[in-house]
Amino acid sequence: RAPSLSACSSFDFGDMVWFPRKISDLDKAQNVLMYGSDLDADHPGFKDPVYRKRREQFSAIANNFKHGNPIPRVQYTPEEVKTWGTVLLELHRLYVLHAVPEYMENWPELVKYCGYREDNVPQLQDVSVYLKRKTGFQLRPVAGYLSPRDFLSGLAFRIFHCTQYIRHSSDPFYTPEPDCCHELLGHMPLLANSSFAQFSQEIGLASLGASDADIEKLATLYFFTVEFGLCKQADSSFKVYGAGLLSSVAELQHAITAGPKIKKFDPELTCKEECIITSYQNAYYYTDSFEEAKEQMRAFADSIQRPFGVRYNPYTMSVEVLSNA
Ligand code: TIH
Ligand code: FE2
Repeated sequence: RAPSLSACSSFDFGDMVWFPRKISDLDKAQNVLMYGSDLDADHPGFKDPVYRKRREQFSAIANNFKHGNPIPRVQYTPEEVKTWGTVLLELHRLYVLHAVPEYMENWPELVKYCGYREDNVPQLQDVSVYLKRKTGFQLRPVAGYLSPRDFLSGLAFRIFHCTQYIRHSSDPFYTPEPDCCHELLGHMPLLANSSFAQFSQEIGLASLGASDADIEKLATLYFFTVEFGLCKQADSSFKVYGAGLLSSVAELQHAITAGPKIKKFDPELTCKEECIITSYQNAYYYTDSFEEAKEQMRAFADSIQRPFGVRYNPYTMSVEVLSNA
């Protein structure tokens, strides 16, 4: 029988919502919510037929992907490479001043092993191979915004869902949806950090089989830490680790001068904040360190009621479900 069931004998599995138990089950957890290849009307690419056509190619790659496949390489157009280069150059100037030191640590390896250069868009496959060796994380291409439940469930298996298309060239410094500039510049450097990788997986494990209300809370906490979080430094200044800030020149500049909008992270309160996807956040949250964010998140995850526990088995890349009864 399936190894994922072996730790449990008396629990009634009929009560449980479906969730992925083994890494290949993620092939069945791919609900794309918005954008995808049918862009929303407020997207800068909405009125551009060439951009929309191009996006269909990326959707096809994501929709055909199965766990274990290599991620197909993409030949980016000169316009796409130019957008990437513009974003990279401008952001790198800001990173030196405003990114947390953990973010900068792995940058030289991304240059060396993954081709992070102004004239080259890194390939997801190369980044995935690098991360797997570094922290066990792997990438999976996705066509657009994934449902929070499916996105978080990937993290439980150290799978990070990654867009592969590039933002529309009309606004390189802010885009309302995640694109590969956001993934590659915002997320990848920290997924190469073992403490951060652990933090990400723990949120993922907490999400498996959780109620819709709890998923919403976890997704909100993920949003205000992993996507928009800051860390207070010894000199009381703020440094940024949130990927949504580290991939947007415009919002990064906005956030570091946001003054009283930067509040202390407190899971019980922060989980009620509204996540804004198509414009700047109303508030940003900081902790004194990553470790603090991790401890607070762990305590919050422990407070979530589930009639079972989960344990990740890295040897089989599967989740063991443990009865609480
Ligand atoms: N707004 C970000 C950017 O311009 O890079 C992308 C996103 C992050 C989170 C949601 S959309
Ligand atoms: Fe993101």
